[in-house]
Parts: sequence; C-alpha cells; structure tokens
Amino acid sequence: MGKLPCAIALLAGTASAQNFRLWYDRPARNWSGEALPLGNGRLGCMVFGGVARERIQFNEDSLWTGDENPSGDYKTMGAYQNFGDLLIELPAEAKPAQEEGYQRALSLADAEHRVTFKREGVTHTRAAFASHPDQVIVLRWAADKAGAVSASVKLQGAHGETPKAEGNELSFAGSLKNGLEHEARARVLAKGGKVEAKDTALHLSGCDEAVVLLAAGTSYLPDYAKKYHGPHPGERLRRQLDAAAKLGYDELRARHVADFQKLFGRVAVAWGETAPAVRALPTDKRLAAYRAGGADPELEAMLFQMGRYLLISCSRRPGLPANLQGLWNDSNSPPWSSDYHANINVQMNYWLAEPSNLAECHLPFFDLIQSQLEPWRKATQADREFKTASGTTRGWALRTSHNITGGLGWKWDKTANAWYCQHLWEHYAFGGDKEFLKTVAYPIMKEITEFWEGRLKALPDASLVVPRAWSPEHGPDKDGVSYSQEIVWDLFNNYVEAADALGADKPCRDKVAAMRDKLVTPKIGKWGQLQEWMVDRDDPKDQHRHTSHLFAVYPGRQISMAKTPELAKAAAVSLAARGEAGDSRRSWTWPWRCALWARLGNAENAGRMVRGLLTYNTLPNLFANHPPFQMDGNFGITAAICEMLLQSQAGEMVLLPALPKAWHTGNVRGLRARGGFEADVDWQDGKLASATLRSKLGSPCRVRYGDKTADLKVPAGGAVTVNADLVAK
Ligand code: FUC
Repeated sequence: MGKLPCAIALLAGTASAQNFRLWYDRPARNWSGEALPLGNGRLGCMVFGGVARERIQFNEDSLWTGDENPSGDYKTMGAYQNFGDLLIELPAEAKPAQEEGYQRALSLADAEHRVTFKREGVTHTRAAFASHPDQVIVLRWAADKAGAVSASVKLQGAHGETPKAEGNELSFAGSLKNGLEHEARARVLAKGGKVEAKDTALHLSGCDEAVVLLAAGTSYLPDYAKKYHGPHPGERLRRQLDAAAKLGYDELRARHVADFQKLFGRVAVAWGETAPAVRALPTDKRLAAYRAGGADPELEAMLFQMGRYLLISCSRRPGLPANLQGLWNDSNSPPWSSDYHANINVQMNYWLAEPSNLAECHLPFFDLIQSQLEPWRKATQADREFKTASGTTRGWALRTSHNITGGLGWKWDKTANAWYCQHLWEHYAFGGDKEFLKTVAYPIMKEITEFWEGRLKALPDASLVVPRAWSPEHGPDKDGVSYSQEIVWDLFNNYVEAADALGADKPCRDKVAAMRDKLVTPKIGKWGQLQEWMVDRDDPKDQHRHTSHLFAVYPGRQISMAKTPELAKAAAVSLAARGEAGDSRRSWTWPWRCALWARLGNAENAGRMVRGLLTYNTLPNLFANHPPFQMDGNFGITAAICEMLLQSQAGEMVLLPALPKAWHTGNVRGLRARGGFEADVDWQDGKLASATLRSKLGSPCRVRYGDKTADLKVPAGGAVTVNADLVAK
C-alpha cells in the first residue's frame, strides 16, 4: 500500500518523467556488450566513450554485399556490412594524464549519449545523437575552459577506402562488388582555436568547442526495376551536412529530442520501485546485482523501454527494417550475415511495434516486403517445388533468410510468406488505417492466400492440409507440421477479416472462409500436449528452443483460453515440456515463451521469462545476447511484457491478464489495443485500480478484467475511465 504514492510520483502521469539512463563509470572495452547504440532509423553508431581515443563505429542500413542470388545458396546471399569508424584522438603528448569523474550514459528518452570527465582541472562533455529529422549523427565536444579542446579527428572505412581530409571535412567513398556505391563524410565546426587538414586527419588545436557532423549513405534504391541502384550518395550527403551546419548544434539537438520524444514518450511503465542504493549503481553493476538474485523492477522497466528505444533507433522511414542486429554491426561477415531471418527473428523484431505504440516503426518492414516482391516471385516461379497441379505458380515464398536486393538464402520456409502477412494485418487491426489495408496489405494477403489455395491437399475426410511442410525445429515432414497449418489458418482468418473490413471480394472471401474452416485443426496428443505434427509422435523430452507449434497461441490467435480451453491447456503442457528456455537458452526464446505464458494466463511463468532474459542473456549494455548479440530478444521482451499487461487478440481488451506477484503495484500509460484503442492502467496490490481507454476509431469497446466484462461506449476521439468493477467513473 505504502508503495503506491511513490510509484505514481515516479510516473507523474507522463512518460517523460521516466528518464531511463544506462550509465557506466568506465569506457566500453568491447563493441557488442559495452558500447552504446544510437540510430536515426537508417544511420546509426556504437559509441565507446573513450577519453584519449573515442571510437564511434557507424552503420548505414543499406550497405550490403550480395545480389539477387538465384541459387538460393546462403553462402552467396551477401551480408550486411560495417561502414566504418569516426575516431577522435587526443594529441599524443596529452595521453598519459588521468581523468576524474568519468561517466558515460545513454538517455533513452532523449536518445543522447553523453561522456563527461575531468582532466587537468577542466570538465569535458562529449554529447552525441543520431538525428532523424536532419539525417546526420552529431557529436559535440565542449569544455568548461576556453581553448581546452585539442584532438585529431579521422574517418576510416571498413572496406579499404582511401580516407581524405580537406578544409574542415573528412570523407571516404567506395563501391562493393555488387555495384553499390557508398560514401561517408564528416564536417567539423569548431569555435575558437584552429582546424587543419593534414594527411588523412583534421587536427583541432585550442578550440573552445567542436561539433562533428557525420553523414553516410549508399546508392541503394528500393526498386527492383532499377536493379536496386540509384544515384551516388555524395551529393545527398553534402546537402545533409550543409543543412545541418546551417541549423547549428542547439537547433539540431532540439529538433532531435522533440522528434524522438514524440515516439518514445507515448508509453510509460512502472511496476515497483528499486531501492535507492541499487538505482545508484552503474548499469553493469546493477545488472550483476540482479543476476545474483536482487530485485530491480526499474531495471526490468528499463529493459522494456530499451526495446522501444532500439526500434525507434533502427526502424524508421526512410530506411530498411531492423535486421538480426537492428542496424548495428561492426563486421563484414557478421553472424548469420546480420540478415532478415524469416523463421522467427524478423517477425519478433516487430511484435512490439503495434502494442508498444510505435506503429510507424513497422512501416520499413512493409516497404522492404513491397520492394522485394518481384524477385521473390521470380525465385518462387523458378523452383519446381512450387508448381501446382495445373502447372502454374501464384505468389511468392521465402527461404529462411533474405537480403535487400531480392536474394534469398537457406531452405524454403514455406509458410513464412503467410507469417509476413500477419504483420500487414496487425498494422491495420491496431490502427484501423483503411487506405493502408486496401492499397498495401490486402493485395499481398490476397496473393499469398492464392499461393496457399493452390497448394493445400485434401485428406480422405475432405479436410485440407498444408503438405510437406517444414518446421524450424525438425525440418520437412510429409504428414504435416502443425506450425504450418496454424500459420495458414491465421492467414485465411486475417484475409477474411480484411475482406470484410473493405467490403471487398465477397466470393473470394467466402471461398477462403470455407478453406479456413476445413483446414486440419491442432490436435491433442497422448501425453496431453499440443501436437507438433499431425501424427502423434512428439517427444516429451524435446526441449528445442523453437516453439513453432505454439504459433496458434502467440503470435497467432487460433487457440485461446476463452475459446479453445482444451487446446490452450495442451499448449501449456507442450510449453512446459519444452523447458524454461529450451535446450540452448538463446536470448529470443525467453520472449516467445514469455508471451505464450502471458496468453495462457500464467503470470508467474511469464515473469520468470523476463527474469531469465535479464539474468542469462543480457549484456552490460542491455543488448540481448543469443549469443552472440542479436536484437530480437530486446524487441521480443517488450512485446511479451505488453501481453502481460494488456491483450486484445480475441475481440476484447483484457486488462492485466498476466500480472506476476512481484509486480504488485504499478501503472502503464499508452499501450495500444486492436480496434484503435490506447490504454492507461493502474493497479495496486495486484488488483486493477482504474483504467482509462481512449478510442481513436469509436469501434466496439468490450473490456475484460478477470471474469468481469463490460461493453463500454467510447466515441471516436473520446475516452472512458473505469474502476475495478469496469464501471465508468
Ligand atoms: C534462427 C534461430 C537461431 C538464430 C538464427 C539467427 O534460425 O533458430 O537460434 O536466432 O535464427
């Protein structure tokens, strides 16, 4: 009870009151676990925070090797590339001095990295951010004494490019074997002192302050007709630097912070207070204390917000979607090519976009899908595997991996096309954008519905089955893999709802509805489990990390406690058998299991998954660690926590469906629910205190809390606040 006023004070009703900060008392010693990420959706960097030598490793999301890759061989698909480093080095004679009061911090709400230290009596501050409105990375080095900023600044490419220094600019340019051209250009704006270009560096001496603007880009164009090649980026970068220089640091920063907060500030969460002594620890030590079993609800809330921070930083227009590493990559042959993995990973990257109120961050994923349709169709047509009985092939399929230039790699993951369609549908289901549904989502959903229509096989009892399907766990299976049946059911079900929403294609809609109803349904096996195959031969000892056959529970909606309680019970048996995190305890396994337990109403197990991810698979910079570092775990846990607090997949908003005991008192602001709703929920001692529901569309508003339900009237643009009995206040 005593805790409530503090929890409320912490939130003060506004998200901006929750200024989560990751901070450390020493520079980063390695890239993936300690450096800190900044990004504007397209251009990003990892900041080390060194004093004598600051390294800012940067990326631009379209720097990829590889091409259309007709062979489908993963080895030739290409990989996402490192772009280069911006290096700031103190003059050699300055190096031995010791600094005091060192701190580096990443503010999640401002998306700003800040290094402060004192050296020879002078306090230095280096602040950095990646601006979305102005498309440059900005670094400002200031000191509290005039003339105290002296250093050399260098720009270094990751592909052997020749660096240049001229006037107050540094640059390098090059091209990759696939013809992609790239360039990076930095401009230094100094106050006082002087800036000299010598060899490949800019030398700053006796400056009062220096601002470095960094622009980088490639000739990539998301257009197959132009072979994905557009103009050389050089001119664009110059324009970006000119415009940014004209604005000046203060204006750039104000524009950046306003832009970032517009997205980040929509959601706030709190489910308890951390002891002040723990809160005061640097983030790495705080994580270590948590790992040792300590309580730190604010660290858990920070992990939740980290997922949102990262998605805003790596997935915004104009730009490509989040890949396996978001957009942060320091290697030219990164793990799994830092690619788009279609058997769970890219989907998990986007599970949070709609519920955690970042719908516009979902759009780059759809843009990429649209820009790849033609080569994906071509690759699908070219494979005999996809010929139907009539000899034709409709639609497209995906292999497990893909790049950004039409290239696919690894085995066909046949139902991944339908899983991608789920994202198109969810964007509409949450936000109600009919134009998007009509022009973007529906045509693609229809095409993939036709693809599956041509491939289903009728069984002797007239039911339909997705044949020779393939599961991430165990590969191909002639009898039918439950995962594939469930994904195609989801596609057909979403297609029917999409056609209804648009009032379109009635005959086709009815045909698909009939197919959906004839699809083989999930089955319960001999040990009470939800069968992984159509034939009952699941191994109860199989603790595979994937939980593919539970797709129907989450992210699908074919199985639920309310509508199919027996199947839901069987799903819980399967999930428990798969083990806490699966055989290999990979970072992304915790979030999927967390969301599944939340949908199955098991709050304590869901809470354990949050704890598991932070304990076993989180690096000091809060990056999820597969290992190696892989970003789906970060995105996934945010989505899964949304499922613990608010669900809406079954035509009603369920408040606090899986609240663990440890989160006894708290509140959440701004989570989204399907049907165009936003919810603020307060709870105390494990019980709902009040909920405010805002409606964007005025759609029917059915709310559930435990066994109670209420049908509320909320007009478009209106809001209603209810108490624990769901009675309007
Ligand atoms: C899937 C997972 C692996 C890994 C890889 C990138 O295939 O099974 O664990 O995350 O993608």
